[in-house]
Amino acid sequence: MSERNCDVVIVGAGFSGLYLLHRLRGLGFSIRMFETGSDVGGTWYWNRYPGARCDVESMQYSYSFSEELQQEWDWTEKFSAQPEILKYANHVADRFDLRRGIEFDTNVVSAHFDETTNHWAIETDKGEKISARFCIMATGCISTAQIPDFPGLSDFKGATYHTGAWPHEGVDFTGKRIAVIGAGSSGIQAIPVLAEEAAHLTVFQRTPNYSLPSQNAPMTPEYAQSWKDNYAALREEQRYTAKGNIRELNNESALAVSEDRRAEMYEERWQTGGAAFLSSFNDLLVNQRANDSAAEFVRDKIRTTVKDPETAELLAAKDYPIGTKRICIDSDYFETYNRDNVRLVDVSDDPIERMTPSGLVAKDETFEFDAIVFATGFDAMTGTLFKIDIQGRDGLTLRKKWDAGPRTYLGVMSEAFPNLFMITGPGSPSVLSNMMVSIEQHVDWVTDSLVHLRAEGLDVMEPTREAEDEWVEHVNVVAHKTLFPRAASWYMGANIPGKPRIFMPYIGGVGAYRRICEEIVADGYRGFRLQPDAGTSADAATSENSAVAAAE
Ligand code: FAD
Ligand code: N01
Repeated sequence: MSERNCDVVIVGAGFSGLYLLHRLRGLGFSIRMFETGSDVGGTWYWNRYPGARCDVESMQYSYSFSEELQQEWDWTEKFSAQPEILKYANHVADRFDLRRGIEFDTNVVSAHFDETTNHWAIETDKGEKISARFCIMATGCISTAQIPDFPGLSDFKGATYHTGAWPHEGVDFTGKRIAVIGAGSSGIQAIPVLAEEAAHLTVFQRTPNYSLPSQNAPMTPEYAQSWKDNYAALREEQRYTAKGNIRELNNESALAVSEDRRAEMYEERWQTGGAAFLSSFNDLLVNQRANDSAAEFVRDKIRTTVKDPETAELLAAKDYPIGTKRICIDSDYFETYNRDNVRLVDVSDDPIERMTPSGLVAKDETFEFDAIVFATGFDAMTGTLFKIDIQGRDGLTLRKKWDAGPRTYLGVMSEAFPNLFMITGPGSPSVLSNMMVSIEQHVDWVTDSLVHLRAEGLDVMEPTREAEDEWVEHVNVVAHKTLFPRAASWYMGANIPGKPRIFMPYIGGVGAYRRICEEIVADGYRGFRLQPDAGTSADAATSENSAVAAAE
């Protein structure tokens, strides 16, 4: 493999980037790696808001690539809090000596493909230009924090925070009047903790969310050991599940059982805690009537928890199926509305009008605050990539190519952008899964592809237009077999004004997706064009037959 400045540029030092660096370095590739932040951890470096926590069980939300690592690391809770996950990311970086390979406080601003050299020209905000054969975007799917363009936004004189860019030193809200705008996963985690501290908390909610109790608890040594004793087998099982989590799917239809049996099952899962509730029956996400039964169970729980009936009704989601916006997992969220210092303001029909120097105006009422917390989410899946000026063949920008929605083959590459890889990109299971499982699968797949190219004396890899079109169609067809497109979710791009409404992740399942990726490789990288540097279509090793044949 010819080498210019380096073989590979990796952008991002979250869990994707760290594992990429570890694997590629071990295989002898020369690497430059850049990270905007000052340290490792990605999501868990940026999202330090009070209450931030994982909603995948700790024993499952961790790397599987090193037996020593998984044996030596001890989690303290069933669902880990942000500081512990960040500590884990730091431990991984130190243990595998990764830090020295990462250039922190450095933003990659552009990546242009040079067709004359088949290299990527990458530029950082420090003005450095790097030429690399391959460029891997490990930039994260939920890494561009979004504050809506409220009129008068800059007028507010108090402190403002976004959950996804929380100050490292923490914030003391003691005695303060604060607002939280947004009631998604971040808001729902932060609100109970903020309410304990603040003098008064007002929550502005545009859409109520279904939320399930985490039933979090300290990790017991017995439970941890039961995983450690069987990690190899359990990890392998995880990789072929639907969502990358080992949790029991009850393979019955919610409509095929009696009302009593349904209620019993929902109650059991509610008490167990976490997202396992959505696996109570096998048709909750594909059948509206089945879904209604689960949604009504959750609404009833809210009605019995929240003392004020009017507030309870406002908190009870009704307009979209449960699970079709990212399910929230909480600790005492609904209970928080029974506190005297907490008020819910519903802005579903009447949006926040404007910010003022001392607060905001909504529903003809003037509110005064010392601080505003924006829990308003992210420009997910595409926003971070679009912040980089990515240009492929003929100067085509990624933004232009994805004008009507992301177009990828397997969520890992996009035609006209040779040798540019994405980790957990749109069109892969990604945000619908336990992301550690999806990250490891993508990193392994990409790394194996680079090794294959090197072994075969090939330099350029690019999906064919036909393979990509088929995959995009497949992703869309599978999504529309479910209830997911019925919700105005960030999965659909609905949280960002003007963003195309396309269901972005692949909902076919982590295991099914992995098999497709394996089959494509076994079939000589079906749907990819692999060629040597000076390759022409005549000497190219192409494989352009049906991309999704294996999926059907
Ligand atoms: P990230 O962790 O997002 O890292 C990407 C990194 O790339 C960032 O550090 C960013 O600064 C850097 N970067 C981006 N652009 C550039 C650039 N141009 N130049 C240089 N650097 C750049 N997933 C789950 O599976 N389970 C959970 O319970 C869960 N909880 C979550 C909770 C929160 C609050 C959030 C926001 C996400 C959660 N996720 C969860 C998803 C989470 O993002 C993934 O699990 C995982 O951490 C993603 O790792 P990553 O390395 O792919 O991306
Ligand atoms: O963001 P969100 P998030 N006026 O987009 C509201 C992961 N995560 O940061 O629903 C008023 O879900 C918006 O309202 P609406 C997880 O994947 C995981 O909470 O668009 N409100 C919504 O209520 C998650 O899904 C964990 O009508 C406005 C909120 O802001 C993803 O990250 C924890 C508004 C945004 O919710 C994002 O979660 C945290 C406006 N103009 C995050 N604009 C775990 O527990 C937006 N909103 C694992």
